[in-house]
Amino acid sequence: MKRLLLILWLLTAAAGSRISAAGRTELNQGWKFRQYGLGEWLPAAVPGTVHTDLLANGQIPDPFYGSSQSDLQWIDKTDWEYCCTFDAPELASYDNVRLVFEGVDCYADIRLNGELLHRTGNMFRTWKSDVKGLLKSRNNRLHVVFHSPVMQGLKNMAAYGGRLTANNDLGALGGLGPNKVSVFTRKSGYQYGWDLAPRYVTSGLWRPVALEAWNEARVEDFHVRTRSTGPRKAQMSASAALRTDAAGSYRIRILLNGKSILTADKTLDAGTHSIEEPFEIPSPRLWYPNGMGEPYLYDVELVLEKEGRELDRTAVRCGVRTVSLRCRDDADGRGRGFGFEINGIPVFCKGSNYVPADAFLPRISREKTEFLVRSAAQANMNMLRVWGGGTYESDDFYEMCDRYGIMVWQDFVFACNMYPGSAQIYADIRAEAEDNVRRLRNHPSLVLWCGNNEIDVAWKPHDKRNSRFRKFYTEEEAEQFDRVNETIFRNILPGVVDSLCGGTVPYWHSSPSPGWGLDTADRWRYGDVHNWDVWHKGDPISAYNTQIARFTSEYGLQSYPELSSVERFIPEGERRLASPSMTSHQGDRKKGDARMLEYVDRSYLRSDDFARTLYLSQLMQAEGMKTAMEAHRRNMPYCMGSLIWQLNDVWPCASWSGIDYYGRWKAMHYFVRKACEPVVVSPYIQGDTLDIFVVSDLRKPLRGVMKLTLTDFSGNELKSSSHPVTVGAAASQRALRYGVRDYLDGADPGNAVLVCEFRSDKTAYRALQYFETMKNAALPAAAVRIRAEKPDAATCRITVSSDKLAKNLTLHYKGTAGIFSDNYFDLLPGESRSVTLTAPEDAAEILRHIECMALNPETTIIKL
Ligand code: BMA
Repeated sequence: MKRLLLILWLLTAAAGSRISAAGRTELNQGWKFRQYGLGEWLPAAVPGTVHTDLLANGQIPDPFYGSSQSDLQWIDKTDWEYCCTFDAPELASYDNVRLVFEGVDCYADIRLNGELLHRTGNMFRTWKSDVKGLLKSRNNRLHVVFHSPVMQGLKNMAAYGGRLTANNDLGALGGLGPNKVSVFTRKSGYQYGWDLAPRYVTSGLWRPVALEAWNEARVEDFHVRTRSTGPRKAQMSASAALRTDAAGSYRIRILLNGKSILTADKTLDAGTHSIEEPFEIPSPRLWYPNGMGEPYLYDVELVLEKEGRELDRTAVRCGVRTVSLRCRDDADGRGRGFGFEINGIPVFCKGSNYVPADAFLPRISREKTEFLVRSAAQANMNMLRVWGGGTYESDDFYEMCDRYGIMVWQDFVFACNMYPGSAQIYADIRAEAEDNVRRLRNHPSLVLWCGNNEIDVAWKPHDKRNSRFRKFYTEEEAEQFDRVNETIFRNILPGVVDSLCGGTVPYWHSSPSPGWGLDTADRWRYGDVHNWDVWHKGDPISAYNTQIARFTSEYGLQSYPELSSVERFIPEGERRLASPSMTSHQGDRKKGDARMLEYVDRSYLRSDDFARTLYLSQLMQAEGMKTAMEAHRRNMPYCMGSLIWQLNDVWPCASWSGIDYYGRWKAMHYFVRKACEPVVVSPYIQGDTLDIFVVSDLRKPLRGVMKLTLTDFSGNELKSSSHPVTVGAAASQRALRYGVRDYLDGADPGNAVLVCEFRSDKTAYRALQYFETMKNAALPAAAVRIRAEKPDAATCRITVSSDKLAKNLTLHYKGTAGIFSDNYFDLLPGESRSVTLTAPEDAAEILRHIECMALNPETTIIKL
């Protein structure tokens, strides 16, 4: 009855609030904000940030447009206040009422009806308080004062007594001169500026605010874990925290997909109790990563009863799976392996790094999150690494990863810098870790907790002379950091993961791993590696073929977004390289555009045309990422993982992403989709050797025939041959090897392409190999024919064909390339290819607006 009353109250008093579950309502409506103590109150969004509230009220220009970043740095040096008023007439009938702030960014004094509830200072923690005695039936006032995170950061720094290396922090842009305050506050590092992000240090209630009310008893937390799996049964364990108002006899029931599978009676005192119940799932359907099997999810519910009455019920959607990280010596004795096993089966991890999908976290919609995770799955990826300079992502993100079979490597939010330590800081970090590990531990997709991003590789605890950071500190300070790092990354964080996940999720202390306690001379031999020899050091793209690690968890090349995206954030007169606005959207301040163009020049003839320059940057990046992904896969099982830097963007900019801020796939994402297919034919040339590999992630061997055809760019066949090829289950096989000069046998390398086609089980897998960089190739004048048809009202099928080789043909519809089912592909002479586009317009209208570009210096477009 009381639950019913609460629901009625939710529907009336809090009209407009989202009712997420019985007994809980979100207090996200009716908020106002202003600069602290000044001016009029304006409407505010919760969840939200000051920046986005100012934007919504027309008080500031779009923070992403042009060069506005530098004009908006005052916001983070200002104090702000938020308030809302609400009625709660029915809550009087509840014995327990709790107010929950799921995320407060960051230094806030929170008051309810004048009473101070919290002084917060960590955006990653959840803040709860019992408010039964404070609530009135009408006119409750919530008031939150946000202190400037930057001014508080300066105070924290002064109290700490010194600066800390924080290389990415753009303190100077923020008006702080050499002072870098990011590491003195538990906030997402990228907000303070990074080479992929602007500097927008936010404040706000960035996650929901909710009231929870109940009588007698409540299920506070529910965790379902897989202890072991087998074909006949899975051994599971359900644990929960129960809160009871009175001593008595309670019953818990566990339901699996709606069917009761366990009942247990408990005699409990008043208070909080931990219970754990083992149970079995006969003939379990396991959760598998994308490409390996179905990511099956079970609904598991816990019902708490007393004397036949239901008191509370909670549900989780989880998967049956085991995960282990293999770090042992392997057969070739070359060092320590690094690879994941899911349900006892080794899995090659193909994927990317995930960065926050917006500089303003609360405006990332569930749709955008789903689009990004789905795009990863569509590109045949099976892993995303949530990078430690970002955040612990939203529940939406992990739900999508569960559903699409994307394994998540989750960094704790520490990156690239040294952090302060003290008893108080450690307690805060422990609470943050507990909140987040507890929130995320039911997700089968989460397969690794990692202590931090790039701290060990900079600090090098066991290779002090080569440390990039130690030289900034005295020996005494350095020893102190050794202790801080040891405490946070070797003690607190793994301790929390172990105690809350019960051994079901591995922990890795730092990515990359320079080898804690091991010789660091040869970094390719063990652990995970971030390969920035290409890009930051300037090595050629071909170096990816030989720089093979056990697991490369970062590597990348920058590109620009396509023109239609650039038009959305760069004012008209500035759409050229090195304009002030373009420069403010290039985060790699030291090398940036120059490095990108250097890589473009190595392969392509540069153009004065802006749109073509953007296109060339994307091709260069796409070829690079394809080269690396295939090289890593060819070296399976020595190498068992390849994660591109980076999947997505924080804001519209030049960056290493494969999908731009507006959701347009760059050439890279199309190329990577191919390079990550379950079976790839992978030819490559090193010196005078041409190797042709077949790599398969399938769990059965493949037998077939490899047909090689060498043709010139006009379609004249120069030679062909066929070869039987067998590749084992989940294996990489060198199928054929030739000397390049012998193979070409006098053919012009600048006018020849080798078509490698492997046919097996009625499926054809194809790859093309060129013999010259494109700037030296004799790309012909090509006549490209385009047709448009409407198979149904929403879709348009575009068919393209070419008389000669059309290299990296790209289609744009109303200026946009990244919305086709395929793009940036090579069309062989005489070949025709169909791609689809979602567009309601009729075929003639679509055809009229289609534009087409290719690498060939001359391309004639014929619309049919
Ligand atoms: C890696 C990341 C980020 C950075 C990226 C590109 O090291 O961990 O710190 O944004 O490189 O430079």
